[in-house]
Amino acid sequence: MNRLTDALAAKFASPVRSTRLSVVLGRWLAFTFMVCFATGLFSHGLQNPPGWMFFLTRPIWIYQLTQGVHITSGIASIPLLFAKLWSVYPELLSWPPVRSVVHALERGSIGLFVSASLLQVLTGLINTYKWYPWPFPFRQTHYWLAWVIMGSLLLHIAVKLPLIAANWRRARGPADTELTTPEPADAELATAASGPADAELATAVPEAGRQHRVRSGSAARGAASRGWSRRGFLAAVGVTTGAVVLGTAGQSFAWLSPVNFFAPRKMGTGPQSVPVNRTAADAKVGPLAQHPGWALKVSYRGKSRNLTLSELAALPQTEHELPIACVEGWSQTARWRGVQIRDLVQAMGAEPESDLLVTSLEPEGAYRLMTMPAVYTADQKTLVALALNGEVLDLDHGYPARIIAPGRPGVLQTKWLQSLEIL
Ligand SMILES: Nc1nc2c(c(=O)[nH]1)N[C@H]1C(S)=C(S)[C@@H](COP(=O)(O)O)O[C@H]1N2
Ligand SMILES: [Mo]
Repeated sequence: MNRLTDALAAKFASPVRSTRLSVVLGRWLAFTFMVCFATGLFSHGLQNPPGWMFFLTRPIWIYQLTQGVHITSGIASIPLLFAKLWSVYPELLSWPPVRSVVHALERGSIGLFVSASLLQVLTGLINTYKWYPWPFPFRQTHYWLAWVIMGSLLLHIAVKLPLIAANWRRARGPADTELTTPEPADAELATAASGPADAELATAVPEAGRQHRVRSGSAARGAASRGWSRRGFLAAVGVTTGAVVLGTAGQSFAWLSPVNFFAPRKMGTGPQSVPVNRTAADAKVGPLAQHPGWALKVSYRGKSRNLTLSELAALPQTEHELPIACVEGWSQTARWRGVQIRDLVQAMGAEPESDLLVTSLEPEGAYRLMTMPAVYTADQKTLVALALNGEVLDLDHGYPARIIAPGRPGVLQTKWLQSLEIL
């Protein structure tokens, strides 16, 4: 077994790999993961608020920003994760698999971290294509996996702390000397080292766990003569990550939309120049929404009123530029016109600072019911919208009336309203 793993290690060896490379990639990955985690928690909190949750209505694009950053940092993590895996995987072949308690912990945490992370970023990516080919509830799974990843990552960092500390900064001074007068063990590696960038490599090598790499002289020399260096590799990873980010972030940030090559949703497409997530046909809501007898039921403490479309249209109308920002990453700002929801609430004799239970005509589905915390109800920019970009709301955008509120996830911008209950 030992021989087999050594042979494999030698086969895949490359002089580009080093502890320093793993540390640099780990640092980038830790950054994108932390950003993704924080923005993800915010999004989850908005949709499933714990008691202490805070809600922000300004800037109006707050969720567009946090969710855009969430999706973008998640996507950036994919090339970084693969590069990081590539930088360490000969390690995974080392034998024996478990050497001590710490080693077992280390391996366990890495195994958990790698599998949870791959599952997380790949299902997340598939999700941005509005594709949910799995039987489990996506958001809850995504949320708990995030905690598993953070826990195993912390453990991994704790175990590797000495190596991380030793390789945090680029090696200088003695490393250069080592390179010019190589120790016998480092000879092959030194042959591979061809430029100043490789000086760091020489210092990284004496670490015990990595000695198999030193044995892979011929592979190393081959790669080196093809001109690979750690710096070149990092630059390639950086460029790939940057390209993926630039090519997708245009679905969230208008100024990048001209270079939106990868993201599934393009700005300005769809009826009334706004993308549609779920059509009226998908929601089986067409006949109900187009029924001439439609009226919005508003209720408070056992009293209720039914407002027909013409009654709603006769109330004072307000127009605001507000974004729809989908959890799946795309967003689009548009001009919405309708009745301030606080006016409807006050007309019922309730405080504008009231929680609301909003019901959609949609007969079934996760978005039929929505709770609106008081901050949004009281906000002057929260509308029961009747018009979009100067036209009567398209059926697919929620005709006859929908919710639009500043700073809320798209999933909570309920379409095809049926009733508002003041809580
Ligand atoms: N009733 C209802 N409202 C809904 C949805 C839905 O499926 N049913 N989808 C939500 C989602 S996920 C988003 S992103 C926005 C999209 O609004 P749009 O289709 O008008 O762009 O509507 C939200 N409102
Ligand atoms: Mo959405």
